[in-house]
Amino acid sequence: MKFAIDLAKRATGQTSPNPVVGSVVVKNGEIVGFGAHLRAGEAHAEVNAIQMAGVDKANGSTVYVTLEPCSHFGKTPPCSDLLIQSQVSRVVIASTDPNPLVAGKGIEKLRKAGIEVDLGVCEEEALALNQVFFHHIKTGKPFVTLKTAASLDGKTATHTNESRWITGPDARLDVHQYRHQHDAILVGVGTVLADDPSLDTRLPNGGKNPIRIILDSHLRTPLNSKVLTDGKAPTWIVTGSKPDLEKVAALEEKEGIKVLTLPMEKVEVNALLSLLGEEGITSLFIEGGATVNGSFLKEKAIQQVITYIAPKLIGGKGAPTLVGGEGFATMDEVVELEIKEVTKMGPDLKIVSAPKLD
Ligand code: AOF
Ligand code: ZN
Repeated sequence: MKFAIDLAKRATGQTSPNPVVGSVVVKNGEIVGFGAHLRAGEAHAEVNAIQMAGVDKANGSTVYVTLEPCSHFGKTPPCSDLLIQSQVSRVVIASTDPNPLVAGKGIEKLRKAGIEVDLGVCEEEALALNQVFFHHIKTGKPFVTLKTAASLDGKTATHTNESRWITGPDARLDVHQYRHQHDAILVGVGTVLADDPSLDTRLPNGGKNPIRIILDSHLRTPLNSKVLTDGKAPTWIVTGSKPDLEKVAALEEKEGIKVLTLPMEKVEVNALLSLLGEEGITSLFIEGGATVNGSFLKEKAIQQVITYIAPKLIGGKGAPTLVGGEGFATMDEVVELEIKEVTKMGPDLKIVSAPKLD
């Protein structure tokens, strides 16, 4: 199962909106096949693994799979049917599939066919592996990761707004791995006006660019900004209920640009997340700016926090900090995090944390 989890992990970020899944076929104590789900619309993990094993070796084998085999006709036929036809003896499953189309029906089918099914092997790792898929399928909203980088005193720029660079090249490269793995990246229009960023993925071996989402209640994104002109990825401008229709037309004339209108004057985080979830965005990477970060914090709409800390002291009352907005008034209300991982990255520190579950 650890090998199956490892196979699945390697496909992180490339299977959206599907989960990552790995599978290993064992016969008489030998590995005879293995595979992963590589891309939505393509073969599921079990199909690849069984195909490698072939008919003879699959017969009577034990199949390890990180997610409950599916029971439905989606873009591909049900994996549970394939396992039954292949006459495997036993299926070992790490986590069940919360997709309402599956949700236990895969396991039921296998058991009814007389196949021995064992559940919950390496379950914790398997749940962590697909936290994005599970969150999206259960809530209909994207899994939100808040990324920030600051000095040791929590500043994101000097009081004259200089911010290049606070963290070193290793930390900055790490950020691009996250961009590659996310469906979409989000910033506020303030960041576009200040920095004209391209928000693409720059990794030594290439990478997938996330869809760029700009929160822009008053359509202030300049028509010549990089996110509207460089064609590197689609850009979605999210605006409020009373947009300037001429501006909307000018934006939508451009290739790859879409304007999403929310039914309230100023963009609200929860309405935004529901809309993005419906549009098929399963994971959202926020590289926001203090105001945007503050509005996601206020709504407690963050599932993971990635913080890079540079060993520098910037100081200054007027220098911007990681999270702005209103903030919370009392310690009862603050978001408490659990630290999951601390890594030294070049001269900097990377901290991965997540809100504590009540
Ligand atoms: C499996 N093995 O490797 C994966 C599964 O549209 P489809 O046919 O690709 O079905 C997608 C759904 O199948 C997805 O939402 C999830 O419930 C399940 N994914 N199941 O048995 C796999 N990727
Ligand atoms: Zn399947």
